[in-house]
Amino acid sequence: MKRTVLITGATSGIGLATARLLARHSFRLILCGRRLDRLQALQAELSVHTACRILSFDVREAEEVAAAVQSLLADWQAIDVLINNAGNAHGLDPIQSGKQYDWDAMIDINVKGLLYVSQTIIPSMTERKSGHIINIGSIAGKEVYPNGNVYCASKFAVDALTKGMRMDLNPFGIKVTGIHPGLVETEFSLVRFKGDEARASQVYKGYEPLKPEDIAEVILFALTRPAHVVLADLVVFPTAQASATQVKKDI
Ligand code: NDP
Ligand code: 8X3
Repeated sequence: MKRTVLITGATSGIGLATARLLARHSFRLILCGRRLDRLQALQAELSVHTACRILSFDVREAEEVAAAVQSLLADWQAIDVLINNAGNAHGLDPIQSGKQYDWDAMIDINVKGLLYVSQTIIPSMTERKSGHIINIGSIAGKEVYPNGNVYCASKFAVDALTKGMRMDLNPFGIKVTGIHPGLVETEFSLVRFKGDEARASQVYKGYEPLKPEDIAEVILFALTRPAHVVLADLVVFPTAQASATQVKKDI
């Protein structure tokens, strides 16, 4: 029996690469994001490999999240795996000149959004006494870096929530995995720098960053461990990276 996996942020980057990989490995997929056109195209692409459903919602809107998950037909309601991946950085400003709308976006999406999605799915996992939750944190949730302030705070919160989930869900046999990537080339920097492509591409120059497919492979590995094994907490860097602030660049 194929496991059912719900992936948030499946329209781009790590979520998209994960959807593509899992589609080829005996999982059926519920793909989530706001951009419906991308979800529809992905569903068409992956349906040759596995059954897919799409849900378009904004993780910031608790009622929208709940309504979307409730709209699934009964045979899609028993979600075995939740991948809390949706998230972004908004801005890279020192705290004294940070924008409130950027702070709100990061706290609302990365922290509250993760909670809203989790609360719609965890009850069916506790009822069935099984499940696996994978939260995508960041090295920014392990180390603070200059101008990272609120993004780092949001990812420290994801790390704390991951640990808290692991404790609270332990009596139910639910696995909880935290994956904390370093620099991965996705649309992340384009979003952080508000569409400034030149500035975004600069982040990945002079070294080989991770590809979203690298993180997808780690996720697949975590999902295919035996029942008695959980990968609890993983930091994944490109080889050129040694910490949040140290990257060996050739330029
Ligand atoms: P992308 O920008 O490529 O993808 C972000 C995804 O999140 C998109 O699918 C987007 O979908 C979704 N998303 C953003 N805001 C919302 C929202 N309000 N409601 C629903 N979905 C939303 O970035 P990445 O793939 O890099 O990011 C994925 C995760 O990985 C994030 O949590 C990020 O913090 C984390 N991460 C990224 C790193 C990197 O270097 N790239 C390193 C460490 C962690 P849509 O816009 O369609 O809604
Ligand atoms: C994304 C990686 O270093 O830009 O979480 O914060 S970083």
